[in-house]
Amino acid sequence: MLTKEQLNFFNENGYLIVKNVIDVATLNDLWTEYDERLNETAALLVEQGKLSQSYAELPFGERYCAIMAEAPEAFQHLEICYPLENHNFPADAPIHTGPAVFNLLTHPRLLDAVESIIGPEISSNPVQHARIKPPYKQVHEEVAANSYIGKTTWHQDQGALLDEANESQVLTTWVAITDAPEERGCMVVIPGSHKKNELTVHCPGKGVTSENFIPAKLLGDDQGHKEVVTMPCEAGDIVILHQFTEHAALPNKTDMIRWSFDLRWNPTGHPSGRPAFPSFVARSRQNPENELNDHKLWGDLWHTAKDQIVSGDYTGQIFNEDRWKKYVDAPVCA
Ligand SMILES: O=C(O)CCC(=O)C(=O)O
Ligand SMILES: [Fe+2]
Repeated sequence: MLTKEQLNFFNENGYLIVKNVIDVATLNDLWTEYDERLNETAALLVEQGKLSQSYAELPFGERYCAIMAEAPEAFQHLEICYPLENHNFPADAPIHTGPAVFNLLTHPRLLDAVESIIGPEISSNPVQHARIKPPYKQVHEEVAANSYIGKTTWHQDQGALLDEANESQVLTTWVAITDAPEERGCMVVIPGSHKKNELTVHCPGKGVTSENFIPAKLLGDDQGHKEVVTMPCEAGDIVILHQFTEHAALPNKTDMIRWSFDLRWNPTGHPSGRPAFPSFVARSRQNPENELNDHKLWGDLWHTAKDQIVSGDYTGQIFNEDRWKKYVDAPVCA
């Protein structure tokens, strides 16, 4: 559980770094699982004629970069969330739902930290990502503005949710799988920005795949201060973020990959803000029998969700792509 000092820090600043939350065995299982998943992905892409060779002789990081340089779509095979396509959702969109990822999602020490902030009835919110970032200078231009791969522009996580979650409490935990010092693309944050307790205007992304971003002139805490704090982490550390905290991630300037997962949580019963995708009960002190404890069932939830989107049974939106459209020509976004 978090200490009183840690909770006070989080409440005051809207972020908290907690060292050494995820144990080495859990991290090693992720490396092993992703090694295999990457080999499967390479084999598939070679078979589909999208990749010249499987690069099997290379260690994981170099293999990932070599594959991504030729076939940037490879990242989606390692992702733990489907693409946010409201229209023409790709029926063949891959997702990775292996046991090592599920063990991370249900890691008791991670859930203890979450429980300290949102209480003991915890649902895993489906807004979650694996971000394996090659050295920025090598990133294929097709995906350079994609925050799963390149750098991440300033934003608040609430902006990823539909309006149904306007009253929901949604907490972000970012987990370092590799070390992430400043030069390897750690996150940066504006302390106290969560106290504005509302969405700052985000400007529509300019490129094809680029994301909505808070313009520099609008960044700041509730007093208008723009102090930027870097959040370097070592493997196994986590960063906790309030849903309104303004944050970004720096480019990876090293020659190695930078890998993190970001996972989100809400008190069970609060709308997730992403109803197209599945939530599950990760912890319940009241009804422990509701806790999901099988990664196969978790994978089934995702596959069923996709079937419902592709078949048209799900008729709502996945992502609110229109929220900031009216700002496209606004002076603040120029
Ligand atoms: O890791 C990144 O690049 C960004 C992560 C992020 O924005 C988040 O965890 O909410
Ligand atoms: Fe974020």
